Amino acid sequence: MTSRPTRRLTMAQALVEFLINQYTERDGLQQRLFAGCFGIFGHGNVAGLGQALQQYGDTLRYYMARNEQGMVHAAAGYARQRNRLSTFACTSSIGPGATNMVTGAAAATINRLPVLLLPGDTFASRVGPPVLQQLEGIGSPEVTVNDCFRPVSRYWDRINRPEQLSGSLLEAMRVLTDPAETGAVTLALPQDVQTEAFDYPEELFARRVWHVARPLPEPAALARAAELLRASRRPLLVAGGGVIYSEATGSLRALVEATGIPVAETYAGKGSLPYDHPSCLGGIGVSGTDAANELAREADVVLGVGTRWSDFTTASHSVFADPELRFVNCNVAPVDAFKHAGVPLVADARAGLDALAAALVGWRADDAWRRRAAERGRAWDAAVERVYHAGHTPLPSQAEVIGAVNQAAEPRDVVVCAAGSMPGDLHKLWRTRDPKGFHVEYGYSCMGYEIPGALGIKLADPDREVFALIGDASYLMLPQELVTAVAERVKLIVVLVQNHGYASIGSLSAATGSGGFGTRFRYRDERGGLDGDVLPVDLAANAASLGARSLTVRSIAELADALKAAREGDQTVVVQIETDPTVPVPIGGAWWDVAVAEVSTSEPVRQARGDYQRSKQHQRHYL
Ligand SMILES: Cc1ncc(C[n+]2csc(CCOP(=O)(O)OP(=O)(O)O)c2C)c(N)n1
Ligand SMILES: [Mg+2]
Repeated sequence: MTSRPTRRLTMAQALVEFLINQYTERDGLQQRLFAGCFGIFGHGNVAGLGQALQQYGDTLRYYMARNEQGMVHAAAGYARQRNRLSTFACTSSIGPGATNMVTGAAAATINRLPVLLLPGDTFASRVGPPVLQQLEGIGSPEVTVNDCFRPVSRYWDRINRPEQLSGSLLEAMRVLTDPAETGAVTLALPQDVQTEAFDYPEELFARRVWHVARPLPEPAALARAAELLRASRRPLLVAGGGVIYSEATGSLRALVEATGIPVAETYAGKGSLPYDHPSCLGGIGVSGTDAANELAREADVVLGVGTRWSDFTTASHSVFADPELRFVNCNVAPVDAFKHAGVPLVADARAGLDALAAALVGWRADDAWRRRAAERGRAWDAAVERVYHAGHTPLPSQAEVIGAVNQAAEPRDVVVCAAGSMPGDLHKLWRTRDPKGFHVEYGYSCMGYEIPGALGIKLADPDREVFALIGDASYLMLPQELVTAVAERVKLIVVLVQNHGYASIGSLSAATGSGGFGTRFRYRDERGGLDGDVLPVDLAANAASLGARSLTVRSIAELADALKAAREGDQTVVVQIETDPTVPVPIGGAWWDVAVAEVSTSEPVRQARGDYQRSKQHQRHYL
């Protein structure tokens, strides 16, 4: 028997060399699975992975980040822009560097985006504990802070011996590249093991291609779905992120044009059709358009494609009102395909849409239903036009800011957002003209995603301008990756909407009877109240201090000029504009289930509870 060739490498070196050689393939196109590695070094990774990343610096580019949560968001933003076929690894030290990544991991997993997390971990040898930043006294030396990643990772392992690496890496890659399972994958790396040498089999480092499948629907399931749709008079298609990730927008359009089914969009699915397509109703649900929500109320069969049916999409299970309503769910993930007691069509979105188009040949949705969808879509766009140009004084509305950014953006440019009042307004009002033009992280709606997410998008797609729309509070949480953007010469255009606080939660607090308590950024007044004078905070100055070009504009006209200049320049720019948070978007929307106190000393809370109970009666359980 001949012995297999081996190479003596440290565990960290073997890991990096392996990552360099991983590729994905779909539809005949191959790309590297890892575009690079983000990191922040500390004693838990500097001498292990840090050494390896330096050694392999020519083949796996290292990007120094400024905040570990931010770098995971950047990796997720990159992965989403690349339709999950390519991503980044993220390395952190042990302790706080590691746990800073937990929020990013949750955001990636909930949004079904692949990211590989490599937190350093405490000594596997257990000689000399406690080391700096080690958790102790919780009943088992086996548990470290990195166990926090378990519930937010789709695959988790701790590499306690160098020879454990190979098997774990193969499983990690399988999960990352499986569209039904993907999310954060965490390999915790004890700092001593990272540096230990081992004779790794040479074949571990061979070029390896992970074929990203397009599973076909089972014929019997397809027949059941087609039968239901053919019997429908008022069908509605709800397009989710799966349509975009699977590059199924052409197939969706073909199905819709052949059958006349109107289309409503989730946050991740917005852009499935261009906003002015006659079948496009825009966003659905809590932050949906009148057009989509009106048709949803009457729909008799709802075909969900690539959606996980979040409560925002379904208006907390209240937007679909036909008592006989049935769902058909085309989804690559069985967990989503089986939701709402739907007819499951477990399949890749593109394969499923193509199969449905073939199975529905000759059938068309009711003519009047189709015409109504087109009319309601046009009426909605006229309403958008009005709010884009409402001319509020002395301060503009947020909707006018959206209008100015939409007009400054070319069709292929990308808008990024994640939390606050902006995502809902964008869902309603943004005119999307390209499938990759709308990037709102609303699975986790994580404040702070905007700037690092934009960095990841721009790295993934440098030919597009990336506009990050960000609230003042979201900016305060995670502006640090502006420094990384400046250092990497990655150009972002950030529009910072200053409304002095958590305006979205202020509205929610008011709607639930608490009047905006604890949501305004103000001095504490003399009597201890929270609503004193506005603070002397200047976030444009903060952005400038981080190396961005920055300015404050006072009107929509000035904003338009600043955006034009930013587009033409090659530097990262932050444009701050103050808006009036009391101007609501006067159109669209639906109920959202936010529980209100059942007993209270406050009359507004008691009233809000009454409203809540009345709305709750319309909530449905699809069984
Ligand atoms: C990390 C995180 N913490 C808290 C929340 C809850 N939350 C959602 S929106 C919001 C306020 C956001 O304020 P800002 O970014 O200024 O946007 P605005 O609501 O003013 O439009 C808060 C606190 C969240 N989504 N993410
Ligand atoms: Mg705000």
